[in-house]
Order: sequence, then structure tokens, then C-alpha cells
Amino acid sequence: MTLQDDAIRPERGQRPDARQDPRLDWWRDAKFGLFIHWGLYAIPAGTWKGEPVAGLGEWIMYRARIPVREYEQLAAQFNPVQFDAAQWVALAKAAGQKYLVITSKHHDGFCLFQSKVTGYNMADGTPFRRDVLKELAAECRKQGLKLGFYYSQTQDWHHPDGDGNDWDYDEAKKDFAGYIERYVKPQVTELLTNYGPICLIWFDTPKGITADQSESLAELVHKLQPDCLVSGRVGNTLGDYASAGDNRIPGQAVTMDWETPATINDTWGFKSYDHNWKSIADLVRKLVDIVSKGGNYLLNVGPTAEGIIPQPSVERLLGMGRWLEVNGEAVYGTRPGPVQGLAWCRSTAKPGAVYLHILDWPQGGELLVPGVKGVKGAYLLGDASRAPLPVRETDDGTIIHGPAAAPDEMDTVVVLSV
Ligand code: H79
Repeated sequence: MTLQDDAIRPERGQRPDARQDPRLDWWRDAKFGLFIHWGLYAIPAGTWKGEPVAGLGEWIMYRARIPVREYEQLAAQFNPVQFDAAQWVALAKAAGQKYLVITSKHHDGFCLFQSKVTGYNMADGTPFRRDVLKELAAECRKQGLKLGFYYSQTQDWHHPDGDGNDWDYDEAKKDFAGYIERYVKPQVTELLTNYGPICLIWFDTPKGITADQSESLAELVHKLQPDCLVSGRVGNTLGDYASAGDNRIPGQAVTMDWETPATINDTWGFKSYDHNWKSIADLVRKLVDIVSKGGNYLLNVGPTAEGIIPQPSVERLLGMGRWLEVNGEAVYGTRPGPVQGLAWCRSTAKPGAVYLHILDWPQGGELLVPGVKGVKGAYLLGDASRAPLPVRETDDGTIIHGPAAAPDEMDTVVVLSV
């Protein structure tokens, strides 16, 4: 296992003393979470003044250089009457996800939660007049899902002192330190005071933040809720866990606690014309690839301005949930297995068991597994009768005789008792 990987930049890494921290135990076992990007950008949904705007949906204000006074008018139209916290939470549960992370404030500065430091929020600034984070918090508690908040601590294109907006504001005149002290910290305090236990704060884009600022944010979080984790993107290697780049998966197992945030199509915030959906098989394989390398998969949906999670996302999440219903034992609570670096196979492990994830079933069903010895028995996780598969040890590994054809085209899990 490597300590670092290209996909995980050092500044988004894990605080060294968090490596053994039992506060992360639930997170280490959870493996799979739901990310939700929802905000005003769902209204233009990738189109501004009749023109498609390239790039990520939630970046539309930046990419089209929309003036603050114009963009903030969207709040008057934000009325997602179909929003139903119970449905969103139930979807995550059915997908087999163990935690949910939602954008409390993205780079555009609009807040989904009621805030005393700005009226630019869902409860006070839209016709909807509801605190959707309150409703999600209540539902998560009811349905037994952990809740975390994404919070953009550096970029804020609405606040005159936040990072990123150079079309309305003069970057040279910005008081970024004042914005952190008088705006970010009060808001983080609200998020960790008004919504019950929060499992993590997902800070993002640490570029430019000082080590002192990163540290003081992490300290504030831990002071308010000691068990709340801080994402690696708080910056300066001060996260409780490391964050891989968006949609990046390390090439090999990494000896840090780490997570890949990822999209199902090519945007985080809803875009009406992004139909580039990954297949269920692709998503299951990505989950397994990540878990076999010691990471978590935080998979995103971008609800519409009406409050609907796009049907292609729902179908894919439910498909993953069906696979996990059968194969979850080989995912949740596992650690990277002993078989690494093969194209056709991934492995995860628990005490006494190795799970082989066969991505490319060999013709004839003879699995030549290098490096694993002392196998006492083998069966297919998808086989309820647990019929034993013939096992033979060789000089450099073990040969298992499975069915001639792939039992599961996405990933057939073979359980080895060791
Ligand atoms: O919240 C999601 C993204 O909006 C956020 N992180 C995930 C979780 C993110 N923030 N920054 N980035 C991703 C990198 C963005 C880079 C780009 Fe650009 C935005 C490339 C094109 C538009 C910045 C602006 C670099 C060039 C123009």
C-alpha cells in the first residue's frame, strides 16, 4: 500500500494523528454515501439567457460571469414544492448508502439553511420559506442515516470578501480573513448547533487558505461536535480523512482514510441536458475498486429546481442497492484484501474472510488467484446455498473452480474462508 497517490493531493490529505482515530470507525465501515448538490443553479440548469453554459452546472454563475444582483434574483423563483426529505433519505437507504452529505452552501453563496448572518438562504429568501436542512436532519434521524454538510469555506461568489468573484468585486480589496471570522465561522456554528449530530463537514477547494485558517475551522468543528469529521479539503493536510480529486480513483491501495467524491453523469448541480449517465455496472465496479483500495465512495445526485432527483440517478442508485443487498457483506466493514494489482479482480477482507470481486470472469470458470494461500473453503456470495467450490493450492497461489459462465456480469463475489 502506498501512503500517497496522484489522485490525492497532499494538501487535501489526512492529519497524521487521525490515522488510528476511533472517531472514524463508523466512516471506515460505511464505504458508500450520497452526495447532494442542490441550490439556485438547479433553476438555470446549465442554460443562461438561452445559451448553454459549458462545464459543471453549479459553476454557471462563474462560467457565465453572472453579476451578483442578477444571479440572486433566482432566489425569488426557488420554490421546490415537490421536495420531500423522506423520499431522498429513503433513496439513500435503498441504495445501501450509510451517510448523506448535502450542500449547505456552495460556491455561489446561496444557503439551504436559515442563517442569522445572511438573508440569502432558503428559509428567509425564497417563496418556499422552509429550512430544508432541518427537514433532512429530522428524516435522517428517523430513518437511521448519518447526515453531513458540504460547506464552501473559501469560494463565495456572492459575499464581497469571499474567494472567486472578480467580476463584481475587486480581488485586491477583499478581506478574506474577515470573511472567515465573521461569516464562515458563524455559519459553521449554526450548522453544528441547529441540526443535531452532524457526522461530517465537507469543506471544499482549499486553494489559498492558510494553515492557521484551516486549523481554526477544524478546531471549531471539533469544539462544537467532537465526533464530527472534517474533510481533507479543509486544506493544509488537516482533515480527519483525505479527499481524492473529484471523480479520481487512486491506482492502488492507500494507507490513509480517504474518499472519492463522484458524479453519476458529468455535473454535480442539475443540468437539463447532461445525459451522460454511467451504467449501474460501471458504478458498482467503481465502488468496489474504491473499497478494495481502502476508500469511500461519495456518489452525487443533483435534484431539479422542483426538488426531484432525476430518474436516471434514482434507477442507478436502486440498481447499486440491489447488488449490495446480495453482496454488501463484501463491502461494508471490509478493508483492502490481499489480492491487489490485477485487472480482472479486486479484493476486500474481514477477519477470517477474503472476498474476491471477479470483474472479468475467466472462460471455463477457473480462477487463478496469485498470492493467496491457506484457503479452507470457497463459495459464491450470491449463492444462498453456499455450495462449496473446489479449491486447489499451487506453488504461487490458489485455484478455485467456479461456474463456467459469469454468475454476475457486474462483479461476482467469491468468498474465501482463510
Ligand atoms: O462541488 C463540486 C464542484 O463544484 C467542486 N467540487 C465538487 C465536489 C469544485 N470546485 N472546484 N472544482 C470543483 C474544480 C473546478 C474547476 C473548473 Fe474551472 C471549473 C474547471 C472549469 C470550471 C476554474 C474555473 C478552473 C477553470 C475555470
